Amino acid sequence: MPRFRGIKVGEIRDQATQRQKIVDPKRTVDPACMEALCVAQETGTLTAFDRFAAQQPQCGFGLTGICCRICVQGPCRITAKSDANKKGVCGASDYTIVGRNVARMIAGGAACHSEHGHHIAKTLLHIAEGKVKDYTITDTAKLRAVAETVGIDTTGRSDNEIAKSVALAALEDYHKVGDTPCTWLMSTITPGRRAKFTHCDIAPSTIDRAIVQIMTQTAMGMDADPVNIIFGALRTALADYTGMHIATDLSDIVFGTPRPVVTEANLGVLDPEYVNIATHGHNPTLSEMVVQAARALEPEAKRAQAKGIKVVGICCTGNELLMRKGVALAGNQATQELAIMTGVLDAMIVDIQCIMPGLKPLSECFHTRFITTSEQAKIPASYHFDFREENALEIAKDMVRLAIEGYKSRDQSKIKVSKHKSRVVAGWSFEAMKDLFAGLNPDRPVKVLTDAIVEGKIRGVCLFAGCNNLRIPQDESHLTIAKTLAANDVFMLATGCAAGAFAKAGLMSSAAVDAYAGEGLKSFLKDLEAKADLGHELPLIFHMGSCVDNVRAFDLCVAMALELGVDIPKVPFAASAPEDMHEKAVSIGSWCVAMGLPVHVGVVPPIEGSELIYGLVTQIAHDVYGGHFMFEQDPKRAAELIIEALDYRTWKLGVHRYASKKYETTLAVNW
Ligand code: SF4
Ligand code: MSK
Repeated sequence: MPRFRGIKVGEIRDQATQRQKIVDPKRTVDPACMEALCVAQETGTLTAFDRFAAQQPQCGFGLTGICCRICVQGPCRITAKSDANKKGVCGASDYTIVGRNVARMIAGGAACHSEHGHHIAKTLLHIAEGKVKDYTITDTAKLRAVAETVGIDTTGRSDNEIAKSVALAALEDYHKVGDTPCTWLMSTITPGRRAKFTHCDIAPSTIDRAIVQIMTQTAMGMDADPVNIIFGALRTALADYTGMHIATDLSDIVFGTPRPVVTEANLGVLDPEYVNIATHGHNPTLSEMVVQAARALEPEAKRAQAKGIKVVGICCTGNELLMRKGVALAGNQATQELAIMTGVLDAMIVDIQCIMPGLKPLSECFHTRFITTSEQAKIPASYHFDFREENALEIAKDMVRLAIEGYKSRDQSKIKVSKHKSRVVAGWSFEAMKDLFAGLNPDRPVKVLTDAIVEGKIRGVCLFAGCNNLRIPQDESHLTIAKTLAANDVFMLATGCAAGAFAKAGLMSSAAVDAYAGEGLKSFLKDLEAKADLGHELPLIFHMGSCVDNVRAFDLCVAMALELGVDIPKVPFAASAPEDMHEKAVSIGSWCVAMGLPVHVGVVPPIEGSELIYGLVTQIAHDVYGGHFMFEQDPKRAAELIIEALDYRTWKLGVHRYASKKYETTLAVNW
């Protein structure tokens, strides 16, 4: 068995592979989206799919990351035409330029997730201080569990007192005096990772500092050392992890920790007889209020001759509502415009992130009220409601009334309702997963999973995360890789728009278990199902939530490591972002690598312009942190790489366990 298999240094993917796919007329494998795209074509309506085609061919310098615009002497583009062209005006080499660009992408991703977490932390603080009337602490057990994890005393203290301490501790991870590492990072990882991050000096002291530090480090005339830049960027990626964990923990405290729910997904969830409202974005602070407001205003909708009000979700705020409330999911990232094209979407209410500016002009071709709500995400000519927690429910009601008004002005000639929707079993927080495993082993629930791997029943765990990317057909890579892994007995988790792809395609149902799971995975799931008292079946892929909820999956990975008595790099656990698009996906992938995971990425971020950077993230990162990137656009080959990575870990774990037993030594710590 080689040390580890994967793409070797210098074996960089040819951009031609990406370009070929661009002209592929099959731009989605989702039948509901294909129908909507056909309507767009017939009516001459432009969508992101058309705009992507119009952008071709895209700039090769940008695609490979060797265009520098960091100072106004640029853009400097690196070519091999002459010695002078091999460096930027200041003398920056390809590895410096590529490294700086990707580091700044990671900073962008970390900022987005962390700002989201900061918002929730402020909400929790305001709840604890009695400053907001429409929010409350829903999950006191989670509040106390989080407090204990981060070292806050709970004895004899009221929920509000603990909540205030938790919120302030979270906010200290954003800005504080002193250099102690972020609490949420250091209290949620393995001892091995704590030691590694301390030794390599990449544990951020605060999230804000980490972002400021990397922006400074990558400015003109600063760091030119590719290793220093990339490992500095990992500190920012760990700040991203910190902000995500805060967002998930505190959202659970305020809105409840998800438990298994049954719902539906895809454009067919829009019901022409109801007032349909799509919530889109990421922050549950808004969407939870929209759900409440919609319930309160049912009578007004009925007076408008509708049967009621149907709230559906898009992207990650959709995942948040789906996980906690069982709200149906209309679609993932590339579906957002297509939902409007059904002609029955009466309002789209958006908060932050992944919201295409193209939604507003498209909504003007229909009756859809397009409503922005964040001071950080305004789109010209939209309805804008300045959403504030102090009077959240009242504002949400005003938005719902606008949707009812929209319902009354529907153009019947433009209605093209989809019949496509799938059953979804979701709601798998880490707590819900532990409860599920506890059916077979109440004392050590995670041992059920690790035993199944050690005994060879399943080959490991794969977390699917990430977006849609129009560079490849929507959802195709997600579905192909997942079906291949299922047949090869890999236990699968999903978040974000990857989860959306699986939900729409019916892979979060028991029918998918029967259709796609290999014998080992099938019997593992059936054993769990027999002991679970859920009242419904188990899915093939377990939905763990939105983008920030990738930390739920990582909590499971940490629990597996602790159960096995090893550090993360030995756990048969992989991550895959088959259709990554956002800077946030680059950031998540990077902290997963620092945490010690093999990470497959389907659309190569702009790093191919430097062999050195490419080798650093695919090989050297593994030597130092135990995790590495695997770039592969072909989904079949990608599935092989993920299985190889899992098998390698299981094999090495077995060898080390055997040796430790035979020679009566402690388990080897190396990977
Ligand atoms: Fe060009 Fe250097 Fe300025 Fe970048 S920092 S734009 S490489 S001169
Ligand atoms: S919404 S970051 S497209 S997962 Fe979280 Fe989807 Fe990616 Fe946005």
